[in-house]
This record gives sequence, structure tokens and C-alpha cells, in this order.
Amino acid sequence: MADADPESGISADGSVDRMSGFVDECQLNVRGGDGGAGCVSFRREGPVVMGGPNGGDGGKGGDIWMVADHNVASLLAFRDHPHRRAGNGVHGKGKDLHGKRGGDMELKVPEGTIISDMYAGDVLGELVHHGDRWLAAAGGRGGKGNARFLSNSRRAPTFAEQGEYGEDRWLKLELRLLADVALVGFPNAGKSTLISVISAAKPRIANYPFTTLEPNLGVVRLDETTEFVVADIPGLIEGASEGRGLGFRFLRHVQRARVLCLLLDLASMDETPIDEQERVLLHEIGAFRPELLERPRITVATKADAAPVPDEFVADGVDRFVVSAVTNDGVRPLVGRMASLVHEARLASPMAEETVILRPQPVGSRVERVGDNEFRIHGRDAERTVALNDLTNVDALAYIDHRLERLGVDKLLARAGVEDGDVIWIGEFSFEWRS
Ligand SMILES: Nc1nc2c(ncn2[C@@H]2O[C@H](COP(=O)(O)OP(=O)(O)OP(=O)(O)O)[C@@H](O)[C@H]2O)c(=O)[nH]1
Ligand SMILES: [Mg+2]
Repeated sequence: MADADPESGISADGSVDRMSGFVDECQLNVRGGDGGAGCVSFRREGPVVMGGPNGGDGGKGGDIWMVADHNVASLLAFRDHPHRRAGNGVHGKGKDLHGKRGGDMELKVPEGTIISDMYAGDVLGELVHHGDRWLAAAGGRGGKGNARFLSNSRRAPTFAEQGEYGEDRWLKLELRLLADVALVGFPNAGKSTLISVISAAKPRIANYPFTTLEPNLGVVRLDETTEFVVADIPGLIEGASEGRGLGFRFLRHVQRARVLCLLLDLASMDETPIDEQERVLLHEIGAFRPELLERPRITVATKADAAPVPDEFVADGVDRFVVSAVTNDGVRPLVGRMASLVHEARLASPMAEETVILRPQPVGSRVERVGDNEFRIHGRDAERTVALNDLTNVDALAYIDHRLERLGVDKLLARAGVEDGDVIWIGEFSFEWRS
């Protein structure tokens, strides 16, 4: 196996070390809104039956943006709704009325989301910090109305442009899920039970120590906009920091969490009083990494339905809760407090500085030989020019010809060795070359 990067938990071959997080991923289809069509219309003023052209432009289709948001912790929302579409632009009308723009759409994703092309696999962008934005699918351009094609030589343009289709693509989103809150406690303290109550995680629960051998992660969804990840860590015992029990491996997981949640088992007070449990847990955590003791911490007495709470526990401090996962008593306030501590911690310690990768679309045109006597022209502008116009309209054809020449397509073809009679493809259209 390739060496694991201890910081990221992701090994060189891309597999994820289960100890430090797991990868949440989903596929997503985004489609920008279609542009509205331009309009062909002429003024009618009194006796002038056919006045100047006054067809308005179509509105641009809406864009789809992805925006990193620190209140979102998972990609769950995209699994339920994998198709997202922005609004279409409205068609232009006569009297120079331009169509309205289609509405943009913002998709909120967790910080650290990596976006790649689902088919090609290349990474297109990574949204690292709250507020980072990436254009996932551009809306189509609105078509120009015939008023725009008025020129000295073209007094009555009888064509307008179609609206452009919105960009449509399949993306893969990946997120290295890291715990916001780590549940730390003695074996059998009720950690797995708690995570099963507050998240959709369904770990094994049993009345003996070391039921959980690997961390479980669960996403807690407080409301539409607030999510955080909780890790149920296998039980810690005295000496864990020296390698006893399951030892270090789990402490490493604790290290990555923003908030620690200590679980003290009221039902086993006969063997180990809860203040003693707390002392041992803090000792082990501190012996592993002293700075972990500075981290925001909540202390929770569990199984309140099964045993009385010693008086001194609650009086001891603010971030102390008494809960029962069986009756649900105390669980809501606990989750609320977790959420607010996570929120504060996210604001205080943004993720490590990294750059957002953005791959710009290539500009300009390019000619590719696709057969003995066939060539294909690539390039957004050239493809647009043919796609937007009506190829059955003589006026429009003349315009396209002119546009392609302006884009330098003729020169590119000549350089590529095109000869009379060769077939030229642009987008879905083809024509025969005549120089
Ligand atoms: N009465 C009562 N029992 C509970 C409560 N929470 C958990 N238990 C029981 O305590 C036992 C241990 O629960 P787990 O959730 O498996 O404990 P754990 O901390 O995950 O244990 P390990 O994975 O072994 O470290 C199970 O029998 C649970 O049913 C509670 O609030 N009240
Ligand atoms: Mg467990």
C-alpha cells in the first residue's frame, strides 16, 4: 500500500485511511438555463408598413454556481436531488423589448468539496473556504434580435439568433468528511447509541466493551442550512496514550475534530465514578497531545434513565449536559450546543490556506483533421455562430460567413491544408469548402 499522508488521511493512491475520515461523494447533473431567442420584428408606423427592424434580444439563461458554505457538512442533499437547472432566459419581443434573464442558482457545498468531470475525471475546481465560488454551468447566451443585424448593407434583416442552450454536464463531487465533534468515552459509555440517535448512522450497539472497533461518522442535520459531522470513536481506556487497548489510532481521530465531547457513563459509576472517568479521559487525551485540552469541550453524563446524577456534576460548569439516549432527555439541548460550538470553531479556525483550482475554458478556435477530406472546427465562438443562426435563411448564412472569417477560421483551415470539396464540421453542422 502507498504511504499514507498523516495529515490528510488520504494515501498516495487516493484510497482513504478509514481512521481519519471517509469520503462522501455524489454525482450531479447541472444545467444552465437556455438563452431566450432573439426576435424578428419591424416597426409599423402609420403609412410605413415595413419600418426599421425592432426585434429585441433574448435574455441570458441563468448560471449555476457552487458556493462553499461552512454550515453544510455533507453532500447528502445532492444524493436526493441530483439534477439542478437554472432558469431560462425569456425570448425577445418586438418594439425592442429584451427578454428577462433567467434566474441564477447557487448550490451550497461543504468546505473542501472537490469537483471533477464525471466522465473525463479531471479535477475542475476545489472549494476550500466559506464563500469560494465556482461557475458549474453557464447559462446560454440570449439570441440577438434582428435590430442588432442592421447595417448599411443590410437594411431589413429577416433573421435573429436562437438562444444558446445552457451548459449541461455531469460532475462528480467529493468531500473528505472530517469529524467536527468527536465522541470520547470509556468502552460501553453509550457513544454509538448517542450517534445513532442524533444522526442517520447505524453503528452496532451492545452491552459490552469494544463493540465499536472503527470510528463511525454521522452527519447531524439541525435544519436546512446547518450540518455537522460527529465521530463515534472506539472506547478509550487508561493507558491508551501509551498504546493500551486500541490506543493511539483513535486518539489520532480525536485530534482532527474541532470539538470534543466527553461521555461519562452514569450506569457504571459503581466501578468508576464519573469524575474519575473524566480525569482518566482528560489525562489520556492530554498525554497524547496537550493542545487537545484547549479545544472546545462538552462533558456529558449518559444513561440518565438508569442511574442518578451526582449533585456536583451539573454544578461544575457550563458545558455539562445530562442525557438519556433511551428517553431522549437532554439530547436536543446537547445537539444545539454542539452546533453552536462547531459554528464558532469553524469561524475561528478556517481550514488551512489552499488555492482554489479553476480551469478556464480554452479560448480561440482550433482545426482538427477528422478524416481524409474532413475537418472539424473547435472553439466556442465558432460553434456558437452556427448554432445560434438559422441556416436556411440566406441573410443569416451571409452573416455566418462573415463572422467565421472574422474569427480567423478561414486562415486556420487554409493552414491546415483544406482543399475545395472537403467537408467542414462545426458543432452539429457541416458544409463543403469552397475557397
Ligand atoms: N439505559 C440506557 N442504556 C443505554 C443508553 N445509552 C446506551 N445504553 C446502553 O449501553 C450499552 C452500550 O452502548 P453503546 O452505544 O454500544 O456504547 P459505546 O460507547 O459505543 O461502546 P463501545 O463501542 O464498546 O465503546 C448498550 O447496551 C446500550 O443499549 C442510555 O441512555 N440509557
Ligand atoms: Mg460503540
